[in-house]
Amino acid sequence: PAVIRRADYAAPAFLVDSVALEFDLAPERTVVKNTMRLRRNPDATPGSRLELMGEALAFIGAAIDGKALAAGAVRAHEHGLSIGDVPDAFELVIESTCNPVENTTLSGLYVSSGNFFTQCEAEGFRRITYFFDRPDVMATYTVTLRADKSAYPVLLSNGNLVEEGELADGRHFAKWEDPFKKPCYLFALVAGKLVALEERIRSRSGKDKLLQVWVEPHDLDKTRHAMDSLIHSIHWDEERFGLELDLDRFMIVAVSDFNMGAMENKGLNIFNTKYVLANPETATDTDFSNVEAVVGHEYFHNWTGNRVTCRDWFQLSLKEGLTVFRDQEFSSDMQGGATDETARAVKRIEDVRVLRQMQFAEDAGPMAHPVRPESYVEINNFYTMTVYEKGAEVVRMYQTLFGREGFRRGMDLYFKRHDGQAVTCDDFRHAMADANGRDLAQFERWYSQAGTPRVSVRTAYDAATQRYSITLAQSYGDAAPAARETQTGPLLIPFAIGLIGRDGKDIALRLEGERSETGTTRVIELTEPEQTFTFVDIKEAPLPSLLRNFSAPVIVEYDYTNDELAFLLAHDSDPFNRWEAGQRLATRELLALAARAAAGESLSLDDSFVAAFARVLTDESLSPAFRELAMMLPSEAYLAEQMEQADPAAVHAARQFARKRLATALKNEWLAIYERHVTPGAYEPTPQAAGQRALKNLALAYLAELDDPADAVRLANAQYDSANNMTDRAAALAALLAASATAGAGVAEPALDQFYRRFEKEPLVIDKWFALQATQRGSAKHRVIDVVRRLMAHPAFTLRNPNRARSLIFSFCAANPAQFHAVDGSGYAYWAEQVVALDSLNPQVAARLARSLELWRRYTPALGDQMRAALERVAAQVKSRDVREIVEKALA
Ligand code: DPP
Ligand code: ZN
Repeated sequence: PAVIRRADYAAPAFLVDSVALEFDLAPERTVVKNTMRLRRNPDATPGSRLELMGEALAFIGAAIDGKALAAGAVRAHEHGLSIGDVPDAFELVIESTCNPVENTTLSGLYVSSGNFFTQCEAEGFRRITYFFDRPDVMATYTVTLRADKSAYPVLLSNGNLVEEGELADGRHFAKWEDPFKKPCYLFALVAGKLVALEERIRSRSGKDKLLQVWVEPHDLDKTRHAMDSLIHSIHWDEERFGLELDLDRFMIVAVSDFNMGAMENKGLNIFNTKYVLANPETATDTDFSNVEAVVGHEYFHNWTGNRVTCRDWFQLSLKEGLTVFRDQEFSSDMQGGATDETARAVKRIEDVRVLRQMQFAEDAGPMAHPVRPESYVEINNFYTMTVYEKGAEVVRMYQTLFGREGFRRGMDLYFKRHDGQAVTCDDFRHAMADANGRDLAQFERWYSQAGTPRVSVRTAYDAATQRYSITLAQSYGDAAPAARETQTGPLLIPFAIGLIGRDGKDIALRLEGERSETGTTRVIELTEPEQTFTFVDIKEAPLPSLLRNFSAPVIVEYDYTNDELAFLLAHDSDPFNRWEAGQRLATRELLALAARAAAGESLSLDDSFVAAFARVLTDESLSPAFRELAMMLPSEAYLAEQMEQADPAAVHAARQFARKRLATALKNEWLAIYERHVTPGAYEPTPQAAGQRALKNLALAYLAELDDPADAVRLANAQYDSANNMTDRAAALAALLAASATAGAGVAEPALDQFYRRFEKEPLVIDKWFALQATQRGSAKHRVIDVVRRLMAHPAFTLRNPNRARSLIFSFCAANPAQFHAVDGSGYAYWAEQVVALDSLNPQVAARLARSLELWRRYTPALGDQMRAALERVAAQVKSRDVREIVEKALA
């Protein structure tokens, strides 16, 4: 397949000043008339032909400056339209049709629940009309929608509604105008039977704005939280970055068939229902905070993505890394305000967990790529953890280096220079550098080098001179070949550090050569392969607290003793590192247990391990949310990734052993925690109440691990019956499923059935029902693959709805490693079948699933050989460019 390279970027041959689109909407045959004003781009290499992209379109005809083109002058082909000898400036009219109801890819124009929706990012616009489908071609759009009025009473597009009215034969029309120039990937239309929750707000500069959240009528009672999140987002961006909503009207629309989370189309955001709909009955605390984060994310794109967009898709992280960083900061501020460091740390810990489990793994495999990739076959495969999450870490490092004010100065300069333009990651970096008077040439490597950097740390204390020196050495260790190719030199790593005295308190820090002490956390700038930093006036040998608040996306190697980790877990003033110390301790012990499990040896865990965790669990000075995170052991996926050869069964045995040990040794504490954190009264999705529920439900989960889970079963049944919210109900069901591993399937079945009947009409809740079963623990007698295969035949299962496919198939293949990697190969056979089935329906979703086996080389040979064989089987059958790129890279 054709490889697209960043180095081959060439400016577009033509510029488009305006686009007028007219749609006659019909499910099987929608007619699109596209009228464009074009002119030659003076900056491009001249060529005579006009080449437009198009896909899955039926061409009707074209005219230039009012004259229909003869058959010989225009050629429609598989990838677009080719027109010979065009003038330097002209009006081009193209008519074509597409078939929305048959469009199962969910890219372009499609039908979901009888309504029309679009998804154009990255390259879906070419499935609607012939166009220069690339982000650096920006134009103003006027859109006229015509459709049957009773079937499609609501007609929406970007910008402002300028006209609407009746037509003959029961049809009607609406005309929309978007005053801002935009790339075509931000185009959107929606038509159908929808209703809206509305609010009017006034922006900081005194302009009135209409806000709408559009949903199907039966979902109107689940829109309040999304609306509140939108209002909070608007105010936050005014406050923190001085950025106002630039349109009179801002709409969010929910759709249940959607490949991604949501899409930031100008003024008309289209969302997966999963990230809009929430009420206490149907949504968990996690859902509530995800809705807030995604509403924020898409809204923030209005400036970082829409007003300033990407020159080409290699620059995707320019908008995504930056906007993820912005939504993370928004969520932190909503959770803890700007100053409550422990509350902010909760969000930081959650984000870093995801980064380390998913992005570090990506960076260690065949799909490893820089934040700004050098090449791709299918751009949809590069909406990755690296571009999004590592990209956000790269943006965060500017703020760590320059502080909030310095970061704001950089943002202000970025908008001053580039508003209305399509730019590159370099342009952003230059704005940050110039606004802060810094040369950030070396920092460019964060965009061009793949792989996870390692920083190894050595320390030395000299009591005689009261000097403490820290030597940091950076390398990429044993990087995957895909990453190694990109590595050219050392990075600029902002490395935050603190020193802790024997009393558990931070020591004031003064680096050699400095006049006075400056605080207790210092951001050291590591720029060389190896550098030593010396602190003076250090009265006793301190304990270092390294990479505070995870100040850079790196792996820190330092030989802490278990006692030192326990001390940090009890005392570090940096809440992130307090959590981190517990994770390091747990990871070390769990990996040792896994090695013993793999060798068939007996398992045991030291009392000091339990004691260290018991202290955190019962430390009432810590928030429940923080304690819940601290007591959660590293995930099986993360642990397996740390092994020389990943062995999911051994990891599972080790982690289960440790969970049972913590459950048994701390049984009374868990019971007490459970009782103390029951939140009576009405449900509130506040961070405090959510933290209480999280800790209580973690206690329930641990109690379900006991050899005799009778207490857990009793509490879970009572909680299930009396729950007034989905968080508690789903957690009770999960505990019953966990207890059924020892107490038998009978303990979970009644609640499982009741749950289904109760929520039969709520697809997002039924997704949870599938996911809970797919991720349940199994055993030799109870193989989860059998459950999953049975559920595939359930009347509520369908491969066509991505959320449903994810809830069952992805949950099993990506979130139940011990069962998926069964040594009999049953998981891999199932995976191969589903990738092939999805490949012909929805390549984007298929390609995501295809990635489940890409790390096969890192597994024990007993598994790795079977994984490779499954990949080869799939490679021989799949057709889409999306899946081919993934499996071919995995096998290369
Ligand atoms: N641009 C979307 C988002 O990340 C995804 N296509 O918000
Ligand atoms: Zn985004």
